[in-house]
Amino acid sequence: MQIRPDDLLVVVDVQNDFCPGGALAVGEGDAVVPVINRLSQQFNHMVLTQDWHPAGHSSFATAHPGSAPFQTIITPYGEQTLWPDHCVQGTSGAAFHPQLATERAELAIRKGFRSQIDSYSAFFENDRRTPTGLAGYLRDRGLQRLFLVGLATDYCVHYSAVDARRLGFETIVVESGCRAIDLAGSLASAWSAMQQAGVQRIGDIS
Ligand code: VGL
Ligand code: ZN
Repeated sequence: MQIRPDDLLVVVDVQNDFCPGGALAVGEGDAVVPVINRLSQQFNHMVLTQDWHPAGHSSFATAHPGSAPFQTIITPYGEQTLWPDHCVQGTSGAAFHPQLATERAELAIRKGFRSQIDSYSAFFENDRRTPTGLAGYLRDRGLQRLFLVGLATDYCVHYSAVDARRLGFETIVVESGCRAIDLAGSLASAWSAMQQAGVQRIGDIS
């Protein structure tokens, strides 16, 4: 696929807690770093997202006595998976991977910072309607075609990609730049939801 001057690379949650040794480590999560660093050289536009939770966030199992990580609960905005404490604001776990080349990023958007609601997507919180502001930014800047990479394929990349399509952006997920958590078939269902939504899936960009 040919990269155009106004294509955007969206780098989702490449943070220490999602990498080996982190609080919510994704298998081979750090393997995306060299791939993303290479891709970033090919794009004129790059945006980062950063999972950024206050301590005691409602998506943490520790906020729900008697529950355990990876369990699902019902919240006012729907089902929510509970996670180990991760990406707490200001901690090293919430920092970008130290080898991630962030210099070329024109915007870093933080999400999940309201204690009562989680936010997987770069565009909407988990009620699927409260905007993060990213869509307005992209429209103002005239950026229309998005290439998504990062962590995790089946959660934040998946939700971001489906929402991007819903908002009318051309959306491509680059598989070599993603890794998944894969809880109970979540990776397969994420790919089918993305395909249904009209997200394109490519292996890599050479
Ligand atoms: C993510 C679970 C919880 C992600 C963030 O970045 O995919 N997953 N918070
Ligand atoms: Zn999170």
